[in-house]
Order: sequence, then structure tokens, then C-alpha cells
Amino acid sequence: MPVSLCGTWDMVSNVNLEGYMIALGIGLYTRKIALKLKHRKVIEQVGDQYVVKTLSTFRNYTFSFRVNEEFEEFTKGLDGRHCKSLVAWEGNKLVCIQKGEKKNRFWAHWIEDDKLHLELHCEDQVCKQVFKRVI
Ligand code: VL7
Repeated sequence: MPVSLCGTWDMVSNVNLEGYMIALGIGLYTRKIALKLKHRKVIEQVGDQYVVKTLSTFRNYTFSFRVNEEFEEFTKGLDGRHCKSLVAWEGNKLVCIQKGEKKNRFWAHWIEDDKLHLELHCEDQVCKQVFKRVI
């Protein structure tokens, strides 16, 4: 089992969120607000169930899943789409394929240099976020 992603993490960098949001069809006004946010990521694991919370002063997004088990994801408060999502370990990366209307939609989390890394992919856009451990 790769290193645990569990914990509370605060955003330290956020590259090309704008491109990712445009690919998701997020409107200009929401994008302007979203770009100013510092996200906090809280990742918890109970048994084989993960809970991932993305918290901000504007909106929160929480979902839970079991690794290797497809689930219905509704991205409430984000782009508001339904996906058939599947999270699996690929080496040291926890990867979530989000099948739905948008092509090439997935994210990957991993730990590198004690930081939590996240790549968010949609169509031809990649947003890269890095978080430092809080607790
Ligand atoms: C989610 C948001 C832009 C809509 C609001 C911005 C509120 C705080 O999906 C994400 O992380 C994965 C992996 O940890 C968990 O699903 C990142 C933040 C990027 C995309 C959409 C803007 C409206 C942001 C919830």
C-alpha cells in the first residue's frame, strides 16, 4: 500500500485552474471568485472507504468512495455534472477516472517531498495544485 494521503492539507500553489474551469464550462463570474480561493483538502480513511473534502470560503465539495469500486459522482457546487467515477492506485498515485460528458476527465493525487500533489485533467487542460500538511 502506498503512503497515506490522509490528513489536512492547505493549498500552496494552483496552476491553470482557469484553463480547467473553462474546459468544465464554468462561467466568468464564478471563475473570478474561484481563482482567489485557497483550498483546504481533508482526506480521511475509514476501513476501505475514503472521504475527500475540498473546503473553501466560497463552496465545499465532499465525496466518498471505495478504491476499485465504480460510483456515481455528482460534482455539486463545482460544474454540477454526473460522472461514473472509479478511483484506483496506479503506482504511488491515487487516480480517479470521471467518465461522463467531458472527455479525458480525471484527477490524480500523490505525495512528493512531504507535499500533497493534485493534477486535475479535463479535455486538453491540466490544473496542478500542491498542498502542505497542516495537521
Ligand atoms: C475541486 C474546482 C472548478 C467550479 C467553485 C470553486 C470551489 C472549492 O475536484 C477537485 O478535487 C478532487 C481531488 O481532491 C476531489 O474531487 C478539485 C476544486 C476545483 C473546479 C469548478 C468552480 C466553483 C472550489 C470546492
